[in-house]
Amino acid sequence: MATKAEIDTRLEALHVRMKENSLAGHWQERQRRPDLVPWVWEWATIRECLEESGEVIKLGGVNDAANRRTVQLINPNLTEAKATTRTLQMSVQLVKPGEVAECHRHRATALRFAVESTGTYTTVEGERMVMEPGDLILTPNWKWHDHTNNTDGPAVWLDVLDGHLVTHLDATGRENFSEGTTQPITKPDGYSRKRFGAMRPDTSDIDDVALLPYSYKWVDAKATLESMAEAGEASDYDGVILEYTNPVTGGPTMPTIGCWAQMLRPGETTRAHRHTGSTIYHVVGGAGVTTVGRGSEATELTWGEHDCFFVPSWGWHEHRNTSKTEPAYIFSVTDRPVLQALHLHREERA
Ligand code: 1HN
Repeated sequence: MATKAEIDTRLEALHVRMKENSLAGHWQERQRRPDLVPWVWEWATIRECLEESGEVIKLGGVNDAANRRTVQLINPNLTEAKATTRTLQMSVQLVKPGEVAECHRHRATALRFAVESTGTYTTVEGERMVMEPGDLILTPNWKWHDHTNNTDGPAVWLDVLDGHLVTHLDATGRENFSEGTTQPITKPDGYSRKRFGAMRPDTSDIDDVALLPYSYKWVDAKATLESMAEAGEASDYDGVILEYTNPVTGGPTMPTIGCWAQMLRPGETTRAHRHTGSTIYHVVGGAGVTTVGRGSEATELTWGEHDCFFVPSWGWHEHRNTSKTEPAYIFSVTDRPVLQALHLHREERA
């Protein structure tokens, strides 16, 4: 029998030999990834940083100017990757009066959710999509997009991209539009909403209907939530909640990013649940508290209008509308469609 000392010596030599040959033993320790932390980004701070960036960061295609002016929300445990979650990035973009964010496309899928805008538009695949506060505009992967502010006020919106997921999958790619700063407008305003709405022609000419440029108006989302609330249609776990869907497939907005709008009725507290999938929330209006985790591990996220907050995958969470008189409206994005596609979606209810 070998002694402990002999075994240790051989083991050490084995580890050296394996390391030299890019091998490792199952029994050897590996670095653990940090858990993501629940977080709130206060709008006032984001907005002030964005305003300041508007003074010092020039937008335009020349040399040291940036091609986008965005302030990115970072999870404190993902500072190196500059990421909000391991799959999704939420950023806040400013385009000042007279500015244009030049045309490009990438294999990351993106969406815009307007916060301040009075007629600024994003052009997606030849269609101008006007942004009014709360409107959602999809830029599925590899669709050309550019942003134009011809108004006399600043335009501010949320950008959500699945870039970190695409990077993990080694599927990145991007291209600048070579025929000008912006792409030509080839479709009438409102084209997608009309063509793919409730009455629609055959769509067999479209290459992949899961990747449709599309826009959703906040007035419609809000009116639907209000009608559902009046009819008493609500979930114990999410309040009154709607999923934005692809108008043709009926599936999620885009294959990698799901979008939801919810209303917490005055004084409402939801029941706790947890599910796989990371969620980033943006408060359209109202104020409340979201409790993440349970018992001594619980974190209270206190939020108000336009704040953004994050609930990690598999984190217990419940929401409370702290107003007794006003509803709270929340927009959220999630990587749930990816988990569902991979049969990894799970939910547990308290
Ligand atoms: C991007 O291309 C846009 O097209 C916005 O407006 C935000 C954040 C990270 C990477 C690319 C845009 C972005 C982005």
